[in-house]
Amino acid sequence: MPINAHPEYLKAEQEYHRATTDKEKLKALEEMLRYMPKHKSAEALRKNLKTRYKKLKEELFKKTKKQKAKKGIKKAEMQAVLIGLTNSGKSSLLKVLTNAQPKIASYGFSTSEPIIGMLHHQGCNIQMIDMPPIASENFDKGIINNTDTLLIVIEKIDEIKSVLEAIRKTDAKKIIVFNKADNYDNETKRKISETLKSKRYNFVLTSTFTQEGIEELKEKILNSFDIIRVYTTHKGKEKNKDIPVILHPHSTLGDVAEKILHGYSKKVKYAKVTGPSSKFPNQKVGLKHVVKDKDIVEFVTE
Ligand SMILES: Nc1nc2c(ncn2[C@@H]2O[C@H](COP(=O)(O)OP(=O)(O)O)[C@@H](O)[C@H]2O)c(=O)[nH]1
Ligand SMILES: [Mg+2]
Repeated sequence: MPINAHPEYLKAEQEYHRATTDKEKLKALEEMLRYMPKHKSAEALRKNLKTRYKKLKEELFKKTKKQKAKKGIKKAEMQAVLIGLTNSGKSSLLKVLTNAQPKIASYGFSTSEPIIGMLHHQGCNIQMIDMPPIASENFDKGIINNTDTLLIVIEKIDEIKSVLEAIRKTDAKKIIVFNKADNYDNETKRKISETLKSKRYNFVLTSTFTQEGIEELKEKILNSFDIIRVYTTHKGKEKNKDIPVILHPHSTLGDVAEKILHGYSKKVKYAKVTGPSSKFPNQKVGLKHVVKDKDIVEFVTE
């Protein structure tokens, strides 16, 4: 301990030794540095304190960064990500498609981190992510590589190429969203459509100003998922009628039961099915029966 140490220094030093977290230690070190003796004989100590302080600060920074990265976005069953160059209208689209309130600006790079919204369409909940522009450091390749569907939002056809180059690794379905269609007359729009069609893109022309193409886009998003919807009813109750169970194609009634009844699916004796997979309304079938999109199912537990 240096001679003539300031009482505040001694107090901070005590706090440092008592500290249980890195944050507390850092704070104590800061105080120690502030009140430490200025004379020459204390130079070695000052150096030592500064090194300790720097090291601790770096460690803390690394830890918080890791925690932030871990927080991430939990992928929903159906997920679509809006990508494209800056200013193409991604945030505006998120706003018209979902309940989210992203920042919209006429200057570039206004979206600095992924923003999530929920698109409710035909009883399905689709997680939508507004991704910062490709050129931004916050563009999250992990999400792009694991998502189901990419909405490539463009203002001009030649933007498609540069976007596709940035996302080469993903197997996601791709929908080209030619936005700001309100800028063009019908003849120009027809030509744009012809060009996109000739390149065999799955595309839609949209405008967030006039709502043109928005419903068509919702349909395309929903159809991009390789899923089927099954509606379940329970004796007398119809509470699940509008919220389908989402399943992979070729799923069985057993899969449906497991999804809504979890461990209790073994109690199901049979089910009554009405819809594309049944030969007639209320057909009695077992749990091995393969369901189809838009089937209505009533489980019977005895
Ligand atoms: N004319 C026109 N402008 C649009 C449309 N959608 C968005 N914009 C404008 O384009 C600019 C960028 O929009 P924004 O959603 O922030 O783009 P982002 O950078 O891709 O997220 C804003 O000035 C919007 O008002 C559209 O459908 N038509
Ligand atoms: Mg944006």
